[in-house]
Amino acid sequence: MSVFSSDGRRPALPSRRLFVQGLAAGGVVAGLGAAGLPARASAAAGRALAAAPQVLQQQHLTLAIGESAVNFTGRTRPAITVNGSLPAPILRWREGQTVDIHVRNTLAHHPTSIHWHGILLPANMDGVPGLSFNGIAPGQTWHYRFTLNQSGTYWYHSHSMFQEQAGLYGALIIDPLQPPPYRYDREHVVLLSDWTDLDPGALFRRMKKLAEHDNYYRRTLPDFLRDVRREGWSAALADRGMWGRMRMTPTDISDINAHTYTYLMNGTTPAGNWTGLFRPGEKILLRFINGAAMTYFDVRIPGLKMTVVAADGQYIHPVSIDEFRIAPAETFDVLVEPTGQDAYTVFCQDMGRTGFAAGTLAVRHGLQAPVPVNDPRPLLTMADMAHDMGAHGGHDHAGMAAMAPPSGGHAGHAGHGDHGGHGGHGGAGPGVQHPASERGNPLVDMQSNATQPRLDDPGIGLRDNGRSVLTYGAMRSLFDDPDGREPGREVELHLTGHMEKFAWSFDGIPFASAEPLRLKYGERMRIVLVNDTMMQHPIHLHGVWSDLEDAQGAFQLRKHTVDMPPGTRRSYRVRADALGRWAFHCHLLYHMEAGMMREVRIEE
Ligand SMILES: [Cu+2]
Repeated sequence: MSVFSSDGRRPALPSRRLFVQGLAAGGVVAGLGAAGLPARASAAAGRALAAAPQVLQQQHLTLAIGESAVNFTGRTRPAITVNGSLPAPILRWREGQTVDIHVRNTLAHHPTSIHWHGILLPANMDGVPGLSFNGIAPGQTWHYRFTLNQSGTYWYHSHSMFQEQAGLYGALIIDPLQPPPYRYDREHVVLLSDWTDLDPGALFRRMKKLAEHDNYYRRTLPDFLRDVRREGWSAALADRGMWGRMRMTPTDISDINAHTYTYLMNGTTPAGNWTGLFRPGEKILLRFINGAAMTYFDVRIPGLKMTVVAADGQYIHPVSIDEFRIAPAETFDVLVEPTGQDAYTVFCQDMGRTGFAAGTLAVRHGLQAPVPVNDPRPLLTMADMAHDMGAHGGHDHAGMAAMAPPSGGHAGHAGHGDHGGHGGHGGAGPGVQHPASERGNPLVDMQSNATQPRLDDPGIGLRDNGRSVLTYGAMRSLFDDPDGREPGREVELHLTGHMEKFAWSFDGIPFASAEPLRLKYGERMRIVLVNDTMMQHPIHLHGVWSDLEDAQGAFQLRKHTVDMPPGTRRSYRVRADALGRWAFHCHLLYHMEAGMMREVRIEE
């Protein structure tokens, strides 16, 4: 039963503050089913569970997926858990081990799955229903068995419907055989996520029906695109004040925010204050994992410099920063040396500046440092709309023209010379090609005609904020290109969508109607991604690494998830050394479900 009325209006909610900060004792409600446990007592038991995450280190283990009741906001809601825990237990293995995991589905009605995110393994162990296997039916057990040929910070989650949103995610740590290239005294996993009291399926239907639901500050972008379609670009561009009046904020481009979500750190609400202990002078390794379904977090620890030493589980040359943005599915390992204060706040505001996850590093439990307020919602710049103006020396109108509704199907105004989707205005880069499948496509509402890698851009809301912010450009793998060959061929894919329809795809073709992308076993190839949308998309390719290239096309950074802000064109190298059928998709859960996914088939 959906708690949403059919017209999409929001139901009576707990107070705004309670909703953002959550219950101090929020978490799994113990003794579910034994009706009549007072909510408070059971929630307190939930906190005890959350405070001491299960850590499973056996090579042979059983994970039971089932439904548990949780209460994060004052309402008891069903969640999908592993061994009764949200997040799922921390799995801790060692490089070189072969692990046997029996995953038992105790759900009454729904099939389930576990995908081991970022782990290289045989295709039938990858846990994607429809590609790797058929999923795990209710009452059944699936036996995963694979060898760990890597080390670092990873995570695991369901790949079935919306179960990841409902709680099925956990940390996966693989200790290296060789000692790491840095020293630390103590470590903590910091797993971030977004919780909703809504049924995730109902939330998806709401997005399809009313994509701008959470964005009631400004609802200008769809209007703007309609205007451009009706009047053409010249009319729009003639009006210099238009941009100022749009005053778009990142809230306009994050689909779901803290008006729907309560953000969690290690399964704990901000009010619950997850606490990681330290002794002054110790070096602490923080393993940040973004297990959220839809949320980008901007993370900082006021008073502490952070040194990033690994990205997506792979060592990088250390980078000292004050703040980093973490996309869904990414992981960053960060060293800190807290000293001089008894408590520090780990503050993780959402990209739209509507809420936050937070916890504390402290010398003992019960301490808290001041919690910052969210940064002001920044305005989007024209650069965010597709074009780095400075790089081309163009005037600002040109940048505007860089983002355009695709031609075809809509009458263009006289003087609007943007036929065929190629930028006809000053700022459009030469040779911009869009796939023919985007043209006149009712599922594509815009195109970018002047995209750049923009690897050194901290991103929307993080530029010139007085803090030093991590960028992709600042990260470099600690090793050379592990393959070494130049790519033998190149495949370009455009990230496409229609905001009002909440339709998402590659090249305008949703997963259901797309042909697999075929890779030849053993080949080294280049994937070029072009973001034709206004949204940011973290793109994850299963089975093989995504070796991000710098702006000159040289190997730079080994990743499993490549973030694609609006206006970007980024490339990475792939070694097709894993036979089989693999998923390739946006890691925003609802974008994937809406169609931003492809099958990649690696065959002889
Ligand atoms: Cu996406």
